[in-house]
Amino acid sequence: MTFNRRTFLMSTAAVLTLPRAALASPSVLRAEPVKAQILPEGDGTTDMLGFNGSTPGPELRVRQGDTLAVRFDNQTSEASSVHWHGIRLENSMDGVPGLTQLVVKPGESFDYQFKAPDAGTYWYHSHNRSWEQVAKGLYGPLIVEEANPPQVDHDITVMLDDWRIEETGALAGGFGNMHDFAHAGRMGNYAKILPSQESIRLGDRIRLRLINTATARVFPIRIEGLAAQVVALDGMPLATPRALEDFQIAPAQRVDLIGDVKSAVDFLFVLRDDIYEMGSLKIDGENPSPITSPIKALSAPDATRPKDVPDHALRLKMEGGAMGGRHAGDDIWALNGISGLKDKPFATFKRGETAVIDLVNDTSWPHGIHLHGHHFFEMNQDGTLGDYRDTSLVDRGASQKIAVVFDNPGKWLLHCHMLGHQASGMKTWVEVV
Ligand SMILES: [Cu+2]
Repeated sequence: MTFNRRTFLMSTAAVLTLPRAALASPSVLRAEPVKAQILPEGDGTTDMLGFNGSTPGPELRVRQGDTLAVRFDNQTSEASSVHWHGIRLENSMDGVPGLTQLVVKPGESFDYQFKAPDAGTYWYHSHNRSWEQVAKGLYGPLIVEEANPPQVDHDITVMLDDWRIEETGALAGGFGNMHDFAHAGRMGNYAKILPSQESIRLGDRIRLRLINTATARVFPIRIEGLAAQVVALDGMPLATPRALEDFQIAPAQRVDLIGDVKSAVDFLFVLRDDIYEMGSLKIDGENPSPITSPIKALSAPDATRPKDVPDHALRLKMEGGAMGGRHAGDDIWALNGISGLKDKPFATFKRGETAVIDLVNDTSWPHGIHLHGHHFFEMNQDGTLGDYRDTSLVDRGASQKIAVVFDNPGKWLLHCHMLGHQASGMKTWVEVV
């Protein structure tokens, strides 16, 4: 199924809203089968997987520096685990079966407990057969609040997703389809936003926390109706906010915006020759006393500056896929010629060492490379440090150098977050000792 006018259903009907937890997060995350209204109200419901009765799962909120303690209770019929995407946590809590923990079997549970060191927008999701379990809905937002949050009228989480769905509402089968894996991944035929709140007032100042939860799709996004600044990427504040323009958000990436509402806030999916409405925040009334202070940078992240001369200069070459000469099951994709996790890591670092890794995309598809347990600087062409992120989108034929201070001990996955690519070989791991 391809993404085109015929199969892409418009989403102008009511948008689904996320359940929102109070600051005290639930102490149990129960994975279980759920029914969701993915298609517009009145159309069929969808059998999915979720947490605590819904997909997306509840929004977890903690204050920066606080400890999140959650019992993951697996009430699905599939083995699973939970990964806390982007959180610089201790290795044993990272949620990667086979690397940091045993898989959590049906009916079993696992206690996750970790400190949330960085304020920002994060998310949690299944990390077992994630190409299927995330597509079925096993994810939710994880918000770490600043000690002194910026002044806004509303703090709204907006997840962006797509689904491959039948007109009845049933999820299309064919998870693990090798053709999808060798190409862009499982692309949906229906896409929309999942905001935590549906309406806003004219003149409100809002913070939007965008999270791309799709398993494969890079969304090209235009937001209308908001005079906004980009204040953070992948949870980490920008030193200087940037005026909002059209942007791309790759799977697992986050973008935080603060802006003033000028009209209904529309989320548009911009293709070369067409524009699709992914949903909007509607106007309900007017703010009698709008906030007029300038939008300022959030508090700077706690980022150790990489050494000017790195301890390691490495190259990680993405290979394979359709038109890349590899088509065999788990080995469709490779990093430096190796598919999947081997006993030996891609590299071993002493705690505190700096590595510059050149991510070279020698394939016909874009890839969003995610490093667990750390953030890294995307390096600019002139060698200066760019954005501080946990997932870097590298276009086909392009390369991106990242500078990483490996200061978190343990075994950390390094993989493509197009989850079908990860499943079919595009993953490796590093060790920090
Ligand atoms: Cu990929």
